[in-house]
Amino acid sequence: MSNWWKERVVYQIYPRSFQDSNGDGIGDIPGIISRLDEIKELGAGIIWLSPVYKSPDVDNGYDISDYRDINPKFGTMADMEQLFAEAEKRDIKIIMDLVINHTSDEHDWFQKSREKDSPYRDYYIWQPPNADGKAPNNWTSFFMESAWEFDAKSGEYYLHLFHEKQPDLNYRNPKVIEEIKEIMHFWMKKGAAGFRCDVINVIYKSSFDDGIHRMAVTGREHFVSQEGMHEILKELRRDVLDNYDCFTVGESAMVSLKDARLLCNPERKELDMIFYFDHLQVDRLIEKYIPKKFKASKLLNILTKWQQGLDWNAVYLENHDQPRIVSHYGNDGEFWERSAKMLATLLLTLKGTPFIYQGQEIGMTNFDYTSISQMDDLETLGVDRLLRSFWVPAFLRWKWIMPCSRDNARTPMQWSDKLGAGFTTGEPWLGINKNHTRVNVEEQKSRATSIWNFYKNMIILRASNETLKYGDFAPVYSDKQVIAYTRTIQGDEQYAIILNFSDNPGATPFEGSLIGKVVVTNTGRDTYDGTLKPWEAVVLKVW
Ligand code: TEU
Ligand code: CA
Repeated sequence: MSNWWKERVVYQIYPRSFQDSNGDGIGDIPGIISRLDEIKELGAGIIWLSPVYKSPDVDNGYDISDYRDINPKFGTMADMEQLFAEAEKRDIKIIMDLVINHTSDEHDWFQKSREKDSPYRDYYIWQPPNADGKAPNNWTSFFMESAWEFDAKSGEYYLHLFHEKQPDLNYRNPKVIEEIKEIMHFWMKKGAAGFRCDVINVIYKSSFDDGIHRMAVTGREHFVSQEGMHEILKELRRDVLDNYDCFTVGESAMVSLKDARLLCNPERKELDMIFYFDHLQVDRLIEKYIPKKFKASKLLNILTKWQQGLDWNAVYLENHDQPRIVSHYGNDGEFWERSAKMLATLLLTLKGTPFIYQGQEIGMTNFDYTSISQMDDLETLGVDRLLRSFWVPAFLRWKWIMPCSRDNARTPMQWSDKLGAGFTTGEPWLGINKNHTRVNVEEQKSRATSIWNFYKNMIILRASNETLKYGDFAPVYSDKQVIAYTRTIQGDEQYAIILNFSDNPGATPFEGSLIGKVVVTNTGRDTYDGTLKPWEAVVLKVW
């Protein structure tokens, strides 16, 4: 089967913030259909659709109450079928978000599971209280609370690695695995081209012993990347995925390179690629909420580790859980446009399948909210609660949380400068950034030098360039603000990519692989002499 998923660029849609079609302030499936032509025009060939399934929306759809039904906020199954059909007409494939570590507590399975003698009891992870009547162990969730919730109905606790309304499924129960296979077949038959597998490396819990005490996610050594997970992924691959022309990308929390190599080794037949977080945490302490100074050389070290460590990467700088990259590693003020293009150059010249998150292609920035009361994200609210418990003062909590909150990426898509940003004619479910009057698709499509057109041109360049797609990656130079790397097909072609992550001018040695003909810049220069303007990106053809 072909490797179309290595050739194409993926565009991630977060449905509730993409395009509203009926004025209720919530993006929906008919809205997505109405924008397929723009996705095509940008040059993306695959859509990753964040969850559209039936859900009480406690975690914005990552809490599913029926895997075979559509959230009425987003439309109907008929709308979904039309989306598959309209996408196919345009040769766009769609991958679905497979959220199977947990369901919603409102899922029928969980409701039945609350009866002690129900055949569904073992679909979830139930444990009696410990000797003191407390939670069975000291594990804490990704949302910073105990990972156990007491259910009075059956007098036992159930496990939830995320919100208490997201109970974890029990992957020691073969019936659960059979159910998941059926769900996967269901969506493949509807027309899906694969899956993005939510937190896939924590599905198997190998013991329920206490974990080493940590600030967050205590217990992780018992459920991150356990052997049982590999076995399950092989089974899903063999019994479902191998029957279709499709691919999977697994989101992997706290994954090591060693485990990632096991997950993505084509011979082991588990996943095709994974999302890791390392490269977005160069300037973060303790997972991500405490800031530290950015160093470009550290970024290059991390990129090198993963680019050389895996045969094929999922390359991304943004998603619905991350701040906007131009606000994070770029400069969203004076050098907004230039730095957004520099980051586009990075994304589209690494080895792997590039993922663009909605709005990234126009350099959307972090939100401009002024208080925590404007926020929606569960993780943000959890971190705020945790910091409060350590008596961190309000101004400091805001200072830390603001740049990292997941809501930064969730503000509505900025299509135009109009009221509602062309996203909605009603009251948007989450505040629209006021800069939509300046930062929007309509303006950028009409201007040849815009970020949108830069993305478009980079996608065209990558599509026709074997070296940029498949060439080996090697680091060449880095300092605190500049990185340079090459992409090479031996005996054929070499490109050098030189990027400046600073408001200050930069420089590289002017020798070896750092001399060549300029093929891309974000400043309009036509030769390279070893000096860089602030936030400059240069791609050289070396030979
Ligand atoms: O995210 C999983 C996950 O690990 C995140 O909590 C991640 O560590 C964090 O957001 C980084 O800041 C996935 C989904 O992408 C997320 O939206 C869901 O809330 C979560 O799973 C639960 O399904
Ligand atoms: Ca709507």
